[in-house]
Amino acid sequence: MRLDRAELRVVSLPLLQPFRTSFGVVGEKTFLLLRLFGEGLEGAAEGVMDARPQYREETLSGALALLRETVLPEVLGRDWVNPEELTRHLSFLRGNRMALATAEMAFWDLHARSLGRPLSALLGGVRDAVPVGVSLGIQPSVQATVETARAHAERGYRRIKLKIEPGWDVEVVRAVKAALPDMPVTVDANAVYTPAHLNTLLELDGLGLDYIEQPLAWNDLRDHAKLQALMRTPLCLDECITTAQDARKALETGACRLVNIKVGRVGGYLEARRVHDVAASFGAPVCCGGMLESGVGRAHNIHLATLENFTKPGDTSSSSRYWARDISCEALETESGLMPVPPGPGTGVTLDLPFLDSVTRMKETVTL
Ligand code: OSB
Ligand code: MG
Repeated sequence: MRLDRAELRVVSLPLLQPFRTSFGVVGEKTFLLLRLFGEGLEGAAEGVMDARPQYREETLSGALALLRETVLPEVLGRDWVNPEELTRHLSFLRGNRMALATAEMAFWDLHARSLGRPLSALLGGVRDAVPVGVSLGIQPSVQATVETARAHAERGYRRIKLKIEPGWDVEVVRAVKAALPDMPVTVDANAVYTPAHLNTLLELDGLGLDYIEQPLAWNDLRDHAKLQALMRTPLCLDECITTAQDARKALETGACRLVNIKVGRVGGYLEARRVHDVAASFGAPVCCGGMLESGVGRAHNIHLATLENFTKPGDTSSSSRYWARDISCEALETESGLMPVPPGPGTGVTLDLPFLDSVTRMKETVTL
Protein backbone atom coordinates (compact mmCIF):
# COMPACT_ATOMS: atom_id res chain seq x y z
CA MET A 1 0.00 0.00 0.00
CA ARG A 2 1.50 3.28 -1.16
CA LEU A 3 0.51 6.23 1.05
CA ASP A 4 -0.22 9.35 -1.02
CA ARG A 5 -1.43 11.90 1.46
CA ALA A 6 -2.74 12.50 4.96
CA GLU A 7 -5.28 14.80 6.51
CA LEU A 8 -5.07 16.04 10.10
CA ARG A 9 -8.09 17.50 11.83
CA VAL A 10 -8.96 18.80 15.26
CA VAL A 11 -12.59 17.99 15.98
CA SER A 12 -14.83 19.14 18.84
CA LEU A 13 -17.96 17.21 19.76
CA PRO A 14 -20.21 18.33 22.63
CA LEU A 15 -20.94 15.55 25.14
CA LEU A 16 -24.62 15.00 26.00
CA GLN A 17 -23.56 15.08 29.66
CA PRO A 18 -20.33 16.44 31.11
CA PHE A 19 -17.99 13.62 32.18
CA ARG A 20 -16.27 14.19 35.53
CA THR A 21 -13.20 12.28 36.70
CA SER A 22 -10.67 12.90 39.45
CA PHE A 23 -8.67 15.01 36.97
CA GLY A 24 -11.41 17.29 35.65
CA VAL A 25 -14.66 17.75 33.76
CA VAL A 26 -15.04 17.29 30.01
CA GLY A 27 -18.05 19.04 28.46
CA GLU A 28 -16.83 18.91 24.92
CA LYS A 29 -14.47 16.27 23.56
CA THR A 30 -11.72 17.78 21.40
CA PHE A 31 -9.67 15.20 19.52
CA LEU A 32 -7.27 14.61 16.70
CA LEU A 33 -8.54 12.78 13.62
CA LEU A 34 -6.12 11.38 11.06
CA ARG A 35 -7.09 10.18 7.59
CA LEU A 36 -4.55 8.36 5.42
CA PHE A 37 -5.10 8.04 1.66
CA GLY A 38 -3.63 5.52 -0.77
CA GLU A 39 -4.63 3.51 -3.83
CA GLY A 40 -8.00 5.29 -3.98
CA LEU A 41 -8.92 4.19 -0.44
CA GLU A 42 -8.77 5.81 2.97
CA GLY A 43 -8.20 4.76 6.56
CA ALA A 44 -8.99 6.79 9.67
CA ALA A 45 -8.08 6.87 13.34
CA GLU A 46 -8.62 9.09 16.34
CA GLY A 47 -5.93 10.18 18.81
CA VAL A 48 -6.65 9.71 22.52
CA MET A 49 -4.39 12.54 23.76
CA ASP A 50 -6.15 15.50 25.36
CA ALA A 51 -5.43 19.19 24.92
CA ARG A 52 -3.92 19.22 28.42
CA PRO A 53 -1.69 16.45 29.79
CA GLN A 54 -3.93 15.41 32.70
CA TYR A 55 -4.47 11.71 31.99
CA ARG A 56 -0.96 11.08 30.63
CA GLU A 57 1.77 13.38 29.36
CA GLU A 58 0.95 13.58 25.64
CA THR A 59 -0.94 16.57 24.29
CA LEU A 60 -3.01 17.31 21.20
CA SER A 61 -0.75 20.12 20.02
CA GLY A 62 2.37 18.01 20.61
CA ALA A 63 0.89 15.07 18.71
CA LEU A 64 -0.13 17.30 15.79
CA ALA A 65 3.40 18.66 15.51
CA LEU A 66 5.00 15.22 15.79
CA LEU A 67 2.68 13.72 13.15
CA ARG A 68 3.06 16.69 10.78
CA GLU A 69 6.81 17.12 11.11
CA THR A 70 8.14 13.63 11.79
CA VAL A 71 5.77 10.67 11.55
CA LEU A 72 3.89 11.50 8.35
CA PRO A 73 7.03 12.54 6.39
CA GLU A 74 8.49 9.12 7.34
CA VAL A 75 5.51 7.17 5.99
CA LEU A 76 4.06 9.18 3.07
CA GLY A 77 5.21 8.58 -0.51
CA ARG A 78 6.34 5.05 0.30
CA ASP A 79 4.98 1.59 -0.27
CA TRP A 80 4.25 -0.51 2.86
CA VAL A 81 3.68 -4.24 2.62
CA ASN A 82 1.75 -4.39 5.91
CA PRO A 83 1.30 -2.60 9.25
CA GLU A 84 4.19 -4.59 10.76
CA GLU A 85 6.60 -3.02 8.28
CA LEU A 86 5.32 0.50 8.89
CA THR A 87 5.43 0.09 12.68
CA ARG A 88 8.96 -1.33 12.58
CA HIS A 89 10.04 1.66 10.53
CA LEU A 90 8.69 4.04 13.19
CA SER A 91 10.15 2.11 16.11
CA PHE A 92 13.17 4.44 16.36
CA LEU A 93 10.87 7.10 17.85
CA ARG A 94 10.78 7.17 21.65
CA GLY A 95 7.61 7.40 23.72
CA ASN A 96 4.69 9.31 22.17
CA ARG A 97 2.68 6.09 22.12
CA MET A 98 -0.61 7.93 21.54
CA ALA A 99 0.63 9.88 18.51
CA LEU A 100 2.25 6.75 17.03
CA ALA A 101 -0.93 4.75 17.69
CA THR A 102 -2.96 7.24 15.67
CA ALA A 103 -0.78 6.71 12.59
CA GLU A 104 -0.57 2.92 13.02
CA MET A 105 -4.33 2.52 13.55
CA ALA A 106 -5.23 4.63 10.50
CA PHE A 107 -2.83 2.49 8.44
CA TRP A 108 -4.34 -0.77 9.77
CA ASP A 109 -7.78 0.50 8.76
CA LEU A 110 -6.55 1.35 5.25
CA HIS A 111 -4.67 -1.94 4.94
CA ALA A 112 -7.71 -3.98 6.02
CA ARG A 113 -9.90 -2.06 3.57
CA SER A 114 -7.47 -2.78 0.74
CA LEU A 115 -7.86 -6.50 1.55
CA GLY A 116 -11.64 -6.15 1.89
CA ARG A 117 -11.47 -7.65 5.40
CA PRO A 118 -12.64 -6.52 8.84
CA LEU A 119 -9.85 -5.45 11.18
CA SER A 120 -10.96 -7.98 13.81
CA ALA A 121 -10.34 -10.82 11.31
CA LEU A 122 -6.80 -9.59 10.53
CA LEU A 123 -6.05 -9.23 14.25
CA GLY A 124 -7.19 -12.77 15.06
CA GLY A 125 -10.40 -11.84 16.89
CA VAL A 126 -12.63 -14.63 18.13
CA ARG A 127 -16.04 -12.98 18.63
CA ASP A 128 -18.45 -10.88 16.59
CA ALA A 129 -19.80 -8.88 19.53
CA VAL A 130 -17.92 -7.74 22.64
CA PRO A 131 -19.26 -7.61 26.22
CA VAL A 132 -19.53 -4.06 27.53
CA GLY A 133 -19.88 -2.20 30.79
CA VAL A 134 -20.32 1.47 31.43
CA SER A 135 -18.00 4.03 33.00
CA LEU A 136 -19.95 6.56 35.06
CA GLY A 137 -18.38 9.94 35.79
CA ILE A 138 -18.54 11.50 39.25
CA GLN A 139 -22.19 12.52 39.79
CA PRO A 140 -23.67 15.39 41.80
CA SER A 141 -24.94 13.03 44.54
CA VAL A 142 -24.93 9.43 45.75
CA GLN A 143 -28.64 9.21 44.90
CA ALA A 144 -28.00 10.39 41.33
CA THR A 145 -25.24 7.78 40.98
CA VAL A 146 -27.50 4.96 42.17
CA GLU A 147 -30.19 6.07 39.71
CA THR A 148 -27.87 6.27 36.73
CA ALA A 149 -26.22 2.95 37.67
CA ARG A 150 -29.65 1.31 37.84
CA ALA A 151 -30.71 2.82 34.51
CA HIS A 152 -27.58 1.44 32.84
CA ALA A 153 -28.06 -1.98 34.44
CA GLU A 154 -31.58 -2.01 32.98
CA ARG A 155 -30.13 -1.22 29.56
CA GLY A 156 -28.09 -4.42 29.80
CA TYR A 157 -24.61 -3.15 30.66
CA ARG A 158 -22.62 -5.94 32.27
CA ARG A 159 -20.44 -3.97 34.67
CA ILE A 160 -20.68 -0.58 36.33
CA LYS A 161 -17.42 1.37 36.70
CA LEU A 162 -17.58 4.34 39.06
CA LYS A 163 -15.08 7.16 38.87
CA ILE A 164 -13.84 7.92 42.38
CA GLU A 165 -11.67 10.45 44.19
CA PRO A 166 -10.88 11.12 47.86
CA GLY A 167 -14.19 12.02 49.53
CA TRP A 168 -16.20 10.29 46.78
CA ASP A 169 -15.45 6.62 47.19
CA VAL A 170 -16.56 4.28 50.00
CA GLU A 171 -20.04 5.74 50.46
CA VAL A 172 -20.97 5.80 46.77
CA VAL A 173 -19.63 2.26 46.21
CA ARG A 174 -21.64 0.96 49.19
CA ALA A 175 -24.81 2.57 47.85
CA VAL A 176 -24.41 1.15 44.34
CA LYS A 177 -23.51 -2.32 45.63
CA ALA A 178 -26.59 -2.28 47.88
CA ALA A 179 -28.87 -1.21 45.01
CA LEU A 180 -27.40 -3.69 42.47
CA PRO A 181 -26.13 -6.67 44.48
CA ASP A 182 -25.63 -8.92 41.42
CA MET A 183 -23.89 -6.38 39.20
CA PRO A 184 -20.08 -6.46 38.93
CA VAL A 185 -18.90 -3.04 40.13
CA THR A 186 -15.43 -1.54 39.67
CA VAL A 187 -13.90 1.83 40.49
CA ASP A 188 -11.38 3.99 38.61
CA ALA A 189 -9.40 6.62 40.51
CA ASN A 190 -7.33 7.90 37.56
CA ALA A 191 -4.20 8.00 39.70
CA VAL A 192 -5.45 10.43 42.36
CA TYR A 193 -4.73 8.49 45.58
CA THR A 194 -1.37 8.27 47.34
CA PRO A 195 0.01 5.79 49.90
CA ALA A 196 -1.28 8.26 52.54
CA HIS A 197 -4.82 7.15 51.59
CA LEU A 198 -4.11 3.55 52.58
CA ASN A 199 -7.00 3.33 55.07
CA THR A 200 -9.58 4.37 52.46
CA LEU A 201 -8.09 1.98 49.91
CA LEU A 202 -8.28 -0.86 52.43
CA GLU A 203 -11.91 0.04 53.14
CA LEU A 204 -12.63 -0.21 49.40
CA ASP A 205 -10.98 -3.63 49.48
CA GLY A 206 -13.78 -4.89 51.71
CA LEU A 207 -16.63 -3.90 49.42
CA GLY A 208 -16.63 -6.77 46.92
CA LEU A 209 -15.43 -4.76 43.93
CA ASP A 210 -14.53 -6.72 40.83
CA TYR A 211 -11.32 -4.67 40.59
CA ILE A 212 -9.85 -1.25 41.40
CA GLU A 213 -8.40 0.67 38.44
CA GLN A 214 -5.30 2.87 38.69
CA PRO A 215 -5.56 4.06 42.30
CA LEU A 216 -2.01 5.45 42.55
CA ALA A 217 0.35 7.58 40.46
CA TRP A 218 0.21 7.37 36.65
CA ASN A 219 3.91 6.48 36.42
CA ASP A 220 4.48 4.33 39.50
CA LEU A 221 4.53 0.53 39.60
CA ARG A 222 6.33 0.13 42.93
CA ASP A 223 3.61 1.62 45.13
CA HIS A 224 0.93 -0.30 43.25
CA ALA A 225 2.85 -3.52 43.98
CA LYS A 226 3.02 -2.65 47.69
CA LEU A 227 -0.70 -1.87 47.73
CA GLN A 228 -1.69 -5.01 45.80
CA ALA A 229 0.18 -7.12 48.36
CA LEU A 230 -2.14 -5.73 51.05
CA MET A 231 -5.39 -6.25 49.12
CA ARG A 232 -7.67 -9.07 48.06
CA THR A 233 -9.32 -7.03 45.32
CA PRO A 234 -7.34 -7.17 42.06
CA LEU A 235 -5.77 -3.93 40.89
CA CYS A 236 -6.11 -3.03 37.20
CA LEU A 237 -3.58 -0.66 35.64
CA ASP A 238 -4.50 1.81 32.91
CA GLU A 239 -2.32 4.98 32.89
CA CYS A 240 0.83 3.04 33.93
CA ILE A 241 0.86 0.70 30.94
CA THR A 242 2.03 2.01 27.56
CA THR A 243 4.02 -1.01 26.34
CA ALA A 244 4.06 -4.79 26.67
CA GLN A 245 7.25 -4.42 28.73
CA ASP A 246 5.35 -2.22 31.20
CA ALA A 247 2.67 -4.90 31.41
CA ARG A 248 5.24 -7.65 31.97
CA LYS A 249 6.95 -5.70 34.76
CA ALA A 250 3.62 -4.82 36.39
CA LEU A 251 2.42 -8.43 36.38
CA GLU A 252 5.82 -9.83 37.37
CA THR A 253 6.11 -7.54 40.39
CA GLY A 254 2.46 -7.96 41.42
CA ALA A 255 1.58 -4.30 40.76
CA CYS A 256 -1.70 -5.45 39.19
CA ARG A 257 -3.68 -8.58 38.36
CA LEU A 258 -5.33 -7.28 35.22
CA VAL A 259 -4.68 -4.68 32.56
CA ASN A 260 -6.86 -2.07 30.89
CA ILE A 261 -5.80 -1.93 27.23
CA LYS A 262 -6.49 1.10 25.06
CA VAL A 263 -5.07 0.61 21.59
CA GLY A 264 -4.69 4.39 21.32
CA ARG A 265 -2.58 4.56 24.51
CA VAL A 266 -0.08 1.77 23.82
CA GLY A 267 1.15 2.68 20.33
CA GLY A 268 -1.34 0.76 18.20
CA TYR A 269 -2.61 -2.74 17.52
CA LEU A 270 0.69 -4.59 17.41
CA GLU A 271 1.67 -3.41 20.88
CA ALA A 272 -1.92 -3.81 22.15
CA ARG A 273 -1.84 -7.43 21.02
CA ARG A 274 1.52 -7.92 22.75
CA VAL A 275 0.08 -6.49 26.00
CA HIS A 276 -2.89 -8.84 25.58
CA ASP A 277 -0.56 -11.82 25.06
CA VAL A 278 1.72 -10.92 27.99
CA ALA A 279 -1.32 -10.70 30.28
CA ALA A 280 -2.59 -14.06 28.99
CA SER A 281 0.80 -15.64 29.76
CA PHE A 282 0.35 -14.53 33.39
CA GLY A 283 -3.24 -15.80 33.44
CA ALA A 284 -4.41 -12.19 33.83
CA PRO A 285 -7.54 -11.02 32.00
CA VAL A 286 -7.62 -7.74 30.09
CA CYS A 287 -10.41 -5.24 29.59
CA CYS A 288 -10.82 -2.81 26.72
CA GLY A 289 -10.77 0.79 27.91
CA GLY A 290 -12.19 3.89 26.28
CA MET A 291 -11.37 7.59 26.15
CA LEU A 292 -14.80 9.00 25.26
CA GLU A 293 -14.05 8.33 21.60
CA SER A 294 -16.22 9.21 18.65
CA GLY A 295 -17.44 6.40 16.38
CA VAL A 296 -14.01 6.19 14.72
CA GLY A 297 -12.01 5.45 17.88
CA ARG A 298 -14.85 3.42 19.37
CA ALA A 299 -14.93 1.13 16.32
CA HIS A 300 -11.16 0.57 16.64
CA ASN A 301 -11.59 -0.37 20.33
CA ILE A 302 -14.37 -2.82 19.47
CA HIS A 303 -12.21 -4.63 16.89
CA LEU A 304 -9.38 -4.95 19.42
CA ALA A 305 -11.75 -6.32 22.07
CA THR A 306 -12.54 -9.33 19.86
CA LEU A 307 -9.20 -10.89 20.92
CA GLU A 308 -9.57 -13.91 23.15
CA ASN A 309 -8.32 -12.64 26.52
CA PHE A 310 -10.73 -9.65 26.62
CA THR A 311 -12.95 -11.59 28.98
CA LYS A 312 -13.91 -8.64 31.21
CA PRO A 313 -16.58 -6.25 29.89
CA GLY A 314 -14.96 -3.19 28.30
CA ASP A 315 -15.79 0.53 28.28
CA THR A 316 -16.99 0.75 24.67
CA SER A 317 -20.59 1.64 25.43
CA SER A 318 -23.16 3.01 22.94
CA SER A 319 -22.35 6.18 20.98
CA SER A 320 -25.78 7.53 21.90
CA ARG A 321 -24.65 7.68 25.54
CA TYR A 322 -22.12 10.34 24.61
CA TRP A 323 -23.27 12.18 21.47
CA ALA A 324 -26.45 13.60 19.97
CA ARG A 325 -24.82 12.93 16.60
CA ASP A 326 -21.59 11.04 15.88
CA ILE A 327 -19.05 11.60 13.08
CA SER A 328 -19.51 8.02 11.80
CA CYS A 329 -22.47 7.16 9.57
CA GLU A 330 -22.96 3.81 11.32
CA ALA A 331 -24.58 3.70 14.75
CA LEU A 332 -22.54 1.85 17.39
CA GLU A 333 -25.16 0.68 19.87
CA THR A 334 -25.09 -2.12 22.42
CA GLU A 335 -27.71 -4.86 22.48
CA SER A 336 -28.18 -6.70 25.79
CA GLY A 337 -24.73 -5.70 26.99
CA LEU A 338 -23.00 -6.74 23.79
CA MET A 339 -21.52 -4.34 21.26
CA PRO A 340 -21.66 -5.85 17.76
CA VAL A 341 -18.46 -5.53 15.73
CA PRO A 342 -19.26 -3.15 12.87
CA PRO A 343 -19.32 -5.35 9.75
CA GLY A 344 -17.48 -4.50 6.56
CA PRO A 345 -13.84 -3.87 5.69
CA GLY A 346 -11.46 -2.08 8.06
CA THR A 347 -13.15 -0.62 11.13
CA GLY A 348 -16.50 -0.95 9.35
CA VAL A 349 -17.36 2.69 9.95
CA THR A 350 -17.36 5.55 7.44
CA LEU A 351 -17.19 9.28 8.07
CA ASP A 352 -20.26 11.49 7.85
CA LEU A 353 -18.25 14.19 6.04
CA PRO A 354 -20.81 17.04 6.03
CA PHE A 355 -21.31 16.63 9.79
CA LEU A 356 -17.58 16.13 10.38
CA ASP A 357 -16.86 19.38 8.54
CA SER A 358 -19.34 21.20 10.77
CA VAL A 359 -17.48 20.09 13.93
CA THR A 360 -13.93 20.49 12.57
CA ARG A 361 -11.90 23.25 14.23
CA MET A 362 -8.73 22.79 12.16
CA LYS A 363 -7.94 20.84 9.01
CA GLU A 364 -4.70 20.46 7.11
CA THR A 365 -3.42 18.24 4.35
CA VAL A 366 0.05 16.73 4.60
CA THR A 367 1.88 15.61 1.46
CA LEU A 368 5.55 15.07 0.83
O1 OSB B 1 -9.50 6.11 32.79
O2 OSB B 1 -10.61 4.85 31.54
C1 OSB B 1 -10.29 5.99 31.88
C2 OSB B 1 -12.38 8.60 30.03
C3 OSB B 1 -11.42 9.56 29.79
C4 OSB B 1 -10.15 9.38 30.26
C5 OSB B 1 -9.81 8.22 30.97
C6 OSB B 1 -10.76 7.23 31.17
C7 OSB B 1 -12.06 7.45 30.74
C8 OSB B 1 -13.16 6.52 30.97
C9 OSB B 1 -14.35 6.58 30.05
O3 OSB B 1 -13.21 5.76 31.91
C10 OSB B 1 -14.45 5.40 29.18
C11 OSB B 1 -15.41 5.67 28.05
O4 OSB B 1 -16.61 5.64 28.30
O5 OSB B 1 -14.96 5.94 26.92
MG1 MG C 1 -9.00 4.21 33.58
